[in-house]
Amino acid sequence: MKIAVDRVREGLEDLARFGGTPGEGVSRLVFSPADLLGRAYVKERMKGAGLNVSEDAIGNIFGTLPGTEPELAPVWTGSHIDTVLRGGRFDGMAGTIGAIEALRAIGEAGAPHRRTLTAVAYTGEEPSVFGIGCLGSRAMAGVLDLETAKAVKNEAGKSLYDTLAELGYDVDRLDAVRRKPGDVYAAIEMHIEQGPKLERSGCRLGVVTDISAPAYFNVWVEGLQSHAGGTSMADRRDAFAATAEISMVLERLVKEAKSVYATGTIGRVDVTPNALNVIPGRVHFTIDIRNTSDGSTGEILAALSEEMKRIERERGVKVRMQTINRDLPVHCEDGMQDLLAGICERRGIPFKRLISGAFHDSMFVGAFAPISMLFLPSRDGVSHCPEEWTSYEDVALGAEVLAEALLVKANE
Ligand code: HGY
Ligand code: MN
Ligand code: MN
Ligand code: MN
Repeated sequence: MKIAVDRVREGLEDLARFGGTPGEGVSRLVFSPADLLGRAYVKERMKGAGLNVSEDAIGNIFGTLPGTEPELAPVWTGSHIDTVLRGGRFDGMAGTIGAIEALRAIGEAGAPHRRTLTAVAYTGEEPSVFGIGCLGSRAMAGVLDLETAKAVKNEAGKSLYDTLAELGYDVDRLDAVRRKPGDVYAAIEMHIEQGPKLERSGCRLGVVTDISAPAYFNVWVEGLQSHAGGTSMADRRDAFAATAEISMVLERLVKEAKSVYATGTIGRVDVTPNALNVIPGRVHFTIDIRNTSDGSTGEILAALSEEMKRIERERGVKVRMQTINRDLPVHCEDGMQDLLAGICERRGIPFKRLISGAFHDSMFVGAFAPISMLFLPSRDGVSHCPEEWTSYEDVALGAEVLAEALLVKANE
């Protein structure tokens, strides 16, 4: 199954226009004006590829290529098109455009397939706007319900529910988005690695074995705002110094974690009053833990809690931690891992099996379908930045392997 690099390039370059600024990457936050334009583009591209287009109550977009036995459960592929702020042009887009091009190629070749093939653009994979990610796939898995949609709010205080309603989505039918085991026969997501392993090992593709799960937390540290000169070191209750100590404790606990892969990140810190000559009285920060073992995350959190209590005592501060979400890691179905690996071997494509440190919509799709993921190399291993890059040739090659694997699954 040949896929023209120019088609992949066209789709990715077209999509990057929506929210893209030269040198500043792409900022296409979910349901922003740029995202709405990107969504409209994806629907048009799906139609141009010969797919039947539909959308559900939370904005997941489906492009279907009907099979000869449409009563059978379909095979899905796809990813997301929303980005982080100043993000790249491939995170999510490679798998969405790749899915459309794979189905286009299958349709144009008239390759027979029993099961319907569906390209999905999942809504809001990035947590950038509402604090939790994978909004569309989370709703499909039944983990995001109406109550949650009303509770999660953007920076302006508008809920996901109101955002959807104002855009004309029938959000009260959110439960119709839900999928149950058996509704989808299999799902394969193509995505950039967002790390250095494939490039470092000279591989052009990666077969994902497991998807690390994110656990997100808000933490507030209350100390005593006071004069930076008049308050001796012995008298101060410095909320930022306490935060810095917690940060080092977190880093140590994650490095020592008994897990195949774990990361810990404090990505956002709000210091009050954030002034040169004032001891910070209050700090809010976020914790992002990724782990292939939920048990290990539990151990990290238990140890962190004990250390926070020690820091409270020693520094005279109060620490409060709130769970935003704690998702579960997902194993990629062994049969599909082997299917993807077998296609790479047969075509002489250098590949390796690897863990995904990033989470993906497949993590939630795994709640109702066997999943697998195909990774593409990230240049210099960077992502979530304007420098994010994957060659169009690699995207097209990945889409060819994807098309072959989809056809095998669609004829099972
Ligand atoms: O943060 C992640 O893992 C994903 O890119 N949203
Ligand atoms: Mn991302
Ligand atoms: Mn992504
Ligand atoms: Mn296995």
